[in-house]
Amino acid sequence: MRATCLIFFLLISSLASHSQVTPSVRQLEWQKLETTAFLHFTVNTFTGREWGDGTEDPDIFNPADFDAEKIVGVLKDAGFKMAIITAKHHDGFCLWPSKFTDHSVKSSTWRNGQGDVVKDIAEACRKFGIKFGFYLSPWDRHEPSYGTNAYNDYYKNQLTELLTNYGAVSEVWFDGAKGENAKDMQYDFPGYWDLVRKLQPGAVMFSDAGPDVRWVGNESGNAGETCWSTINTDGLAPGKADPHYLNTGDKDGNKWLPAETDVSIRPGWFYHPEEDSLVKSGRQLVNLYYQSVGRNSLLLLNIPPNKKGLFNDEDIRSLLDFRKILNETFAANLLKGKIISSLTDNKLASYIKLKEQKPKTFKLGSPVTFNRISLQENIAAGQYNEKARIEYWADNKWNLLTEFTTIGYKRLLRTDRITTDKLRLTILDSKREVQLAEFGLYNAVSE
Ligand code: FUL
Repeated sequence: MRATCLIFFLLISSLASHSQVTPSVRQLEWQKLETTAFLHFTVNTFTGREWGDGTEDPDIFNPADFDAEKIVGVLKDAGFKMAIITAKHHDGFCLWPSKFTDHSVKSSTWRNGQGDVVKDIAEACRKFGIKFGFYLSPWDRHEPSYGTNAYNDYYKNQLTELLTNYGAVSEVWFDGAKGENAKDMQYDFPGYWDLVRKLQPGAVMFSDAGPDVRWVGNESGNAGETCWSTINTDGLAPGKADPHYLNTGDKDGNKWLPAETDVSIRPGWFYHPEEDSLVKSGRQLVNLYYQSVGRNSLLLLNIPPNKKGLFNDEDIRSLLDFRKILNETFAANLLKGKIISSLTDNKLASYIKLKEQKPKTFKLGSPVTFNRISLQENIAAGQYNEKARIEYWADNKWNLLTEFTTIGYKRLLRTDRITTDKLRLTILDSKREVQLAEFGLYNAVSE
């Protein structure tokens, strides 16, 4: 009898540990955005620093030509689907006229203290049809209540202002950074998160580990070649995960927390004129796209406005080149009309099922030349592929083209340029049957 109970217990716990971990609707919608933009803008833009210390005079914030429509218009042209503004960075200066402090745009002579950067950006996003999000630094080097419990109320008051006065918010960014000498302080993350859920239920929340989106673990634009959207948060403090897993995720993770890849177009997060010659080129940005979106992550690219309150020309050129290269490469899936249509219809919900060690051959009817492969799993049902192989038919035999690990929402593979009329895909290892939703081949002319 005891033995029967034990077997039953083991069976139930093994079923529980293999239960499906799947995204919420908001996480799924977020992942499909693929490329989003960060706007780092504050007093640092004028002092040349990366981290302000909170003693800055609000008057130095004077972006005389600030034009949110010009900024967001460029983002729209460059294919970005959301803009996230640093409403408040670590220096505590607020880009909106918060009722809870004077350390904000209302104390600047800029627009006679009547300006509101957050409002202008939110409105421009609505006008151009892209989503809007904000970053509100928990670490605040200006606010005197920082370090006491009262700061949690201050922070929640500011969150409430931003969540109620600026229309729909699609992402809230909770930065985990805190200087070594910062005052000790316990942030009320559960309280902050409840507020966001209550006031903007559609918004995803980023912190090092969730509740909706996790950090990719570096600022160089590099998601793990193996990148699971699942990670383990059991027994850890809110927003915490084992740092070892941030980059790759954890195959056996208990929580769906996809990785967001935040990286700057420049060496710093804020605009510094001496970095104008160091702006990443369109090609370098395309490489970042392959290393993030192409590895089951999302690219959050930072483009900092300059002192005038506009993007610099170098940055605009790179952004437009970036999108031009991507548009040229991914204009048309060369497999369209050649294989089962459910794999080329751009719908995750239509898929084929692939079992481990059961090769699937695709006869293309006529030769196709390509050097890029795109694969997508129907992640609404979870992420399952662990390892797979693609071979191509040439010289009367199967030849290995590539082997790779996770797919998830999207896996992009850069290969040698190949011409073939037959391909074979074999799932070598998987957690469960793989639901392959999309299969694409492309021929990139630029790298
Ligand atoms: C970090 C911050 O310290 C940087 O200034 C920047 O905002 C980056 C996105 O996050 O933690």
